[in-house]
Amino acid sequence: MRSSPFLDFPRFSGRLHDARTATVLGRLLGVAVVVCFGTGLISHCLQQPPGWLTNTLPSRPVWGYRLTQGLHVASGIAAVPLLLAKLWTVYPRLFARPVVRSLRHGLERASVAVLVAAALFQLFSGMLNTAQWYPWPFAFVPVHFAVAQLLLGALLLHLAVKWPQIRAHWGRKSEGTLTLPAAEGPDRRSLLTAVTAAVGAVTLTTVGQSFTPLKRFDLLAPRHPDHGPQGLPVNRTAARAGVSAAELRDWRLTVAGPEPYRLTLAELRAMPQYEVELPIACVEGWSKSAHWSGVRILDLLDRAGARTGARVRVVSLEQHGAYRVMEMGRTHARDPLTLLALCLNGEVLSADHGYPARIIAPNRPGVLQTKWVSRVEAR
Ligand SMILES: Nc1nc2c(c(=O)[nH]1)N[C@H]1C(S)=C(S)[C@@H](COP(=O)(O)O)O[C@H]1N2
Ligand SMILES: [Mo]
Repeated sequence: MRSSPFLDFPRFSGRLHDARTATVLGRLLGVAVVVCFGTGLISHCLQQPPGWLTNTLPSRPVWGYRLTQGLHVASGIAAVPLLLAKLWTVYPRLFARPVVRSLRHGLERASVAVLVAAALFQLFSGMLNTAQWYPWPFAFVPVHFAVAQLLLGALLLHLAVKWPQIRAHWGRKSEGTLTLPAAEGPDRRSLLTAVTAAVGAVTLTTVGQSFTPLKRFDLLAPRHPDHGPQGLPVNRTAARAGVSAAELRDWRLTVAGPEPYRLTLAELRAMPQYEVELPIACVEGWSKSAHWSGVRILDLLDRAGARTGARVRVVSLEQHGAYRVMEMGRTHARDPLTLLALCLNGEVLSADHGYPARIIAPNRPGVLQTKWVSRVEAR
């Protein structure tokens, strides 16, 4: 970096700030962004499906959401060192003068500003969400979804504008826009090795939160899959949800439909019990498989005389909270693995896991695995 004697800003000439380095890092970052965007879209569709999709969302593979959401959070975390490296590589352009050369150039710079702001916001807000920390006045989910679309638009524009440079510097033959002899200055390979090592380190120390074979390396993720009552993490405890022993004393399950009925816990236990092995896959990225047993939702619906095409609405005892009411389409409601679970890992559900009864269904976000269920409605 040298200062021009006439102008008051620095000039950059090293190969770590050249177009070839920007292209190589951009490619890696692009892979992370595409995986993150695609899996985020899947998560959005499973959580808030458009009406026409509700009844056709697949309930298989049972580990589908665990995989896609694990990838969503892992690719977002991996994107952090990649984005920082990419920004560092291109930041000398901040000093380009004149600030705006033409209308086209001005629009191009504005789109890069939007792209950078959206990318930083997505990674920052997503990371804070994994820690369940919301130091902002807006709702996370709709804003994260809206900014993702802004990011995609700005990214496509950026790729279109930079296409000539990307093409020119894609292959190994590109020497970049080197102004120094190759031997001078730090070498691109060292930078890429360092960035790869950083990506590997943040991935290895967090991915065990959902990919349990690596759970002993899970040092940095907010959750450890083994920490929690009955061997399973808890997001919202019964105390925080305001579900008290007094409320549970007279608990009955109400099943609404053409032939509605109510059941005590003893009556539920007297119905045929089924056992399933299914994960809780939290949108925040942690996931853990567990052994559940209880009554099939399809049996409860049949007994209420529900049509086979019926959707289901499930209501929790919890008085407030975003996950008090949950809707389920036909595929999940009729899936024999979808249970109103009474037991977890061979024990009666603990209060924090939703005693006396909770939903456990295959291939669904954790937020929809409603705890403290009091009402099941066929619609
Ligand atoms: N009624 C109710 N059910 C709920 C929640 C809640 O806040 N209220 N949290 C959900 C979330 S975000 C997850 S990840 C799972 C976690 O289940 P667990 O605490 O038994 O592991 O429960 C879900 N069920
Ligand atoms: Mo969750």
